[in-house]
Amino acid sequence: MSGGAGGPEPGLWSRLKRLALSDVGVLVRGLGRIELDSFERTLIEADLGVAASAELVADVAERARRGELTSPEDVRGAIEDRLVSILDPRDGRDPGALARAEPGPTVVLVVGVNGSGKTTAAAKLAARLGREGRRVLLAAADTYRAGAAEQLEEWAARLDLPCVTGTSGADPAAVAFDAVQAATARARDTVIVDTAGRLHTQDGLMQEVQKVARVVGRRSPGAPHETLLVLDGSTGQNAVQQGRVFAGALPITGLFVTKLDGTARGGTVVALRRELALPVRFLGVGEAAGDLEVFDPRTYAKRLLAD
Ligand SMILES: Nc1nc2c(ncn2[C@@H]2O[C@H](COP(=O)(O)OP(=O)(O)OP(=O)(O)O)[C@@H](O)[C@H]2O)c(=O)[nH]1
Ligand SMILES: [Mg+2]
Repeated sequence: MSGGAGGPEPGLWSRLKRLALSDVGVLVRGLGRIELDSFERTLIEADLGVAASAELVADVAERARRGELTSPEDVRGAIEDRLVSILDPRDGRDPGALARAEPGPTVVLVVGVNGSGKTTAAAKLAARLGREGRRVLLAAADTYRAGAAEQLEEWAARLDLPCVTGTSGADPAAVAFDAVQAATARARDTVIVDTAGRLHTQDGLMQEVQKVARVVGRRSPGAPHETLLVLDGSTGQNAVQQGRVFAGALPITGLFVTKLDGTARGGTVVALRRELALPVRFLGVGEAAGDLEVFDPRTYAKRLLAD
């Protein structure tokens, strides 16, 4: 649910405070049904999703009832703590550490619907891995959209990386296979495979990406070693729905949530983490190669509740 075009919106916390906590006496008496309902509505409108919003409200209500919350700051702290526990990856992995296959090459597959930011995410990951000393090769397995390979080649040139492409309409799985082979020949330890944008409703395209995954596995054992799902963070429940469909079709190892710059929103990340059994690994915060953040629950929760 987006916020409309009426200039900068107040942040989530100021909305919560204004709607639910305008009278601090409310906290002393305990939060009533009306305050809690408007609280919940505000969270849902900020894209946190019904499940996480209900969980947060129940937690705040309970802690208020026990007399633990006597100031708005206490309420903010309670919400922050609960957000952190919702956002926790719970897999014991460092979200920023990508798998490393021995012997390589390590294959990272980047998937998602059209326009979510896959190609940009592939470039950002390549830049980051390059800084970590990995020797990256890019693979343009999007042979579907005209100009897709050129877009990735431009990134490759900018980042000074090799890029394997196929002809337009070529089998994307063959391009990915060739790329893994080329990586071995050219002593590259990591292949990042950019795939075509697919509507999650288009079954044929979903099968195509499954084939890419299968075929790279024939060239490099265990590949793809990471399958990152790129979701547009400004799309709320649509992103959640895409996540469900992709997770049903592929062994997704993490989420790369994009377009979290520029708007006051970001609640989608909470809904995604609460409603999908997938860890959030990376955030896209702009269009440049350096505009990538490794996901950190505490930092994210604080930012969501910043003044
Ligand atoms: N502001 C902002 N823009 C982004 C971000 N990530 C990608 N974009 C922009 O979103 C648009 C689509 O990005 P692409 O990387 O081409 O998306 P894609 O998923 O590869 O698209 P298709 O190949 O058509 O499926 C481009 O204009 C990008 O510059 C981000 O984190 N923030
Ligand atoms: Mg693309």
